[in-house]
Amino acid sequence: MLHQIPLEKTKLTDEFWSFYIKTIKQNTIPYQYGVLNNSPHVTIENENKKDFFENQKSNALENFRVAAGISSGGHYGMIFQDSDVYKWLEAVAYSLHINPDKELQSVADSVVQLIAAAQTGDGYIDTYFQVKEPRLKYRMLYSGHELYCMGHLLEAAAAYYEATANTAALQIAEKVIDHIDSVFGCDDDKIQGSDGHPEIELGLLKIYETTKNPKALRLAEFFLDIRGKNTEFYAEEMAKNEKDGLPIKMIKVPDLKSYLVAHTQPKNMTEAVGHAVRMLYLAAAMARIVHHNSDREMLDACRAIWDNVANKKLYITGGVGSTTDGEAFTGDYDLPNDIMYCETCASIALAFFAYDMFMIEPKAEYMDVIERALYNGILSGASLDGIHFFYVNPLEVNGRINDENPDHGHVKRIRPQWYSCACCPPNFARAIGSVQRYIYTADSENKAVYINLFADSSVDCDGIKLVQHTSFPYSNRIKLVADSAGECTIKIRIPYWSRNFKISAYGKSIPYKAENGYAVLCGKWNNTVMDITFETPVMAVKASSSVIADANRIAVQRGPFVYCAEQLDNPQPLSRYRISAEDINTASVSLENCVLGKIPFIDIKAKTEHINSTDLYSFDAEAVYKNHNLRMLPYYAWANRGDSDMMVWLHQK
Ligand code: FUB
Ligand code: ZN
Repeated sequence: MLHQIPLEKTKLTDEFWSFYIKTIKQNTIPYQYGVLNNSPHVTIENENKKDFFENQKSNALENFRVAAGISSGGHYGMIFQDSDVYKWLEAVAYSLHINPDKELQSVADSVVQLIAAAQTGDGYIDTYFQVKEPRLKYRMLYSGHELYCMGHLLEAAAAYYEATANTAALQIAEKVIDHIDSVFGCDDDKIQGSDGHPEIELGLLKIYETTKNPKALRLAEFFLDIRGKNTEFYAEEMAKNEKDGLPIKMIKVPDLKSYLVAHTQPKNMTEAVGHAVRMLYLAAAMARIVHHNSDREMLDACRAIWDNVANKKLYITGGVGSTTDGEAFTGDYDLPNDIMYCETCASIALAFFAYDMFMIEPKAEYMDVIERALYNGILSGASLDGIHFFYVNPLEVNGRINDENPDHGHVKRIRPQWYSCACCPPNFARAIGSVQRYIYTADSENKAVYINLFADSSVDCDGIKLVQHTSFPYSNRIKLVADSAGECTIKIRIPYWSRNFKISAYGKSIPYKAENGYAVLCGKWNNTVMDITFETPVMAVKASSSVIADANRIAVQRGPFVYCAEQLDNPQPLSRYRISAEDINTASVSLENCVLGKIPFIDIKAKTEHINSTDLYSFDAEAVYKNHNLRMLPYYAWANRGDSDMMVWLHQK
């Protein structure tokens, strides 16, 4: 069985990712703490122009003070506002794990104390229901998010304990688990249902992995089994509230059962449906539990969902979720570029799911998707300053259409400072803030270490020491130094985007066996120095003919980076550019230091097409073609220089 290497055992010295780890510590974490504490200098936007949510302030920490009786007042914000605090705390935990910091720890400790103060004697904690709607506690699992919030609390507690050895958060978590156990379960006097938004399952599993509390595993198994067993569960809850004269409080969704991913039991699921984050947090928990109970049916369901997402519902950027209606998956190959959803949280959830699949069956295909999401669709979720955030990540924007067509109301071109529904910003901080977890994985039973991502870094685990000296992604060479106490295996991922991948030592090529996308090297390593080299040509990407939105379009990728064109770099409207695979193959790459940091720009000899007519439609208008250079930059860096149109899939010549 594979196991995760504790964060502190991987030292990340890499230029590309260290920039983010540092930015998250120096900018994102303090900034987000300010926002959660109602910093007056923040403008909060709704996710969609059509929404009218409360957005004067976050109030997330104040909600806890009110619940604890320290402040007076009401609850403000979304029903799941508590989860913003928990995700922030988890991000802090990872940061402390990597870079201990007394000052930050004392701020975080005070937040943990505040959460403890808000928790009721029976272990319940949810400031919305404590302060605003006590009569609806656990009566609206379809939209109440109580267990969703508690799940995030459990994840934060596990991370916080691992980082600081401080048990205060873990104690809160243990009380939560006892409380949940007293309320939910198969007994007739307990609630036989789960939260409309999966997340508690992941939280319970992380606590189980930290404390080995069997109750946590049992409850996770219960929630993963009960979901979708009675497909009318949520409709019955609503009917009961209505009958009892209580408010329903549920948004309109296309189909309740699939939106809540409760259309069938998880073990019977065969594809990704419904709300994308719900679906993928659930899938991640399904895969994670297989790690503990080897449930065959569940594994088959995970594989089916994976296959469906990875091969039919995944954007080239690692985005998922094709519609704003229910923030959801749609049908196979429906991947519109400009009205898509691609919520940052959904790409993060996908990376979690892929990681949990990798831990069961270590195949490169999972790491390929993690890498696709990390370097593209997740990173685009924040600006380079770490304090502005995208909720949805478009693959194409046109300013005028965006402003004038209400169907594009959710698509922004400038990252806001915060959102009324602020799930994505702290999720970004916790996901990217722990990016080093993906670089190496250990398989202690087989004395093996996997090198999944290339980054200047080192790892020391189970008697194996590996050091990667590299300036990847700015170069294609890794000097790998390996040292081990005895025989062991090193497995090096062969990236699908690389060409001419070679491993050599002291000038001689090392033959390797390729297994599941990894180069496998067995031996005894005595400060052995190896060279890993490969080429990263600029590549033209075509989508399957089934993807109607990308018909006659072409995308550009180099290494892990998917590229896009911004209007700012190009004089003609982007829709007029025409490129071919041959143009892409002869493109030039120039590494420039600019306001975006170090950027490998790509210049392509393109043509522009202009229809020489002022008529809306004409029979004999002439198409005028001109030679133009098309400049492209990595997708993650877009929207950092002001308002600009942008396109990932360009029109083909
Ligand atoms: O419902 C909680 C979070 O808010 C979801 O995960 C996001 O999609 C957003 O709707
Ligand atoms: Zn989100």
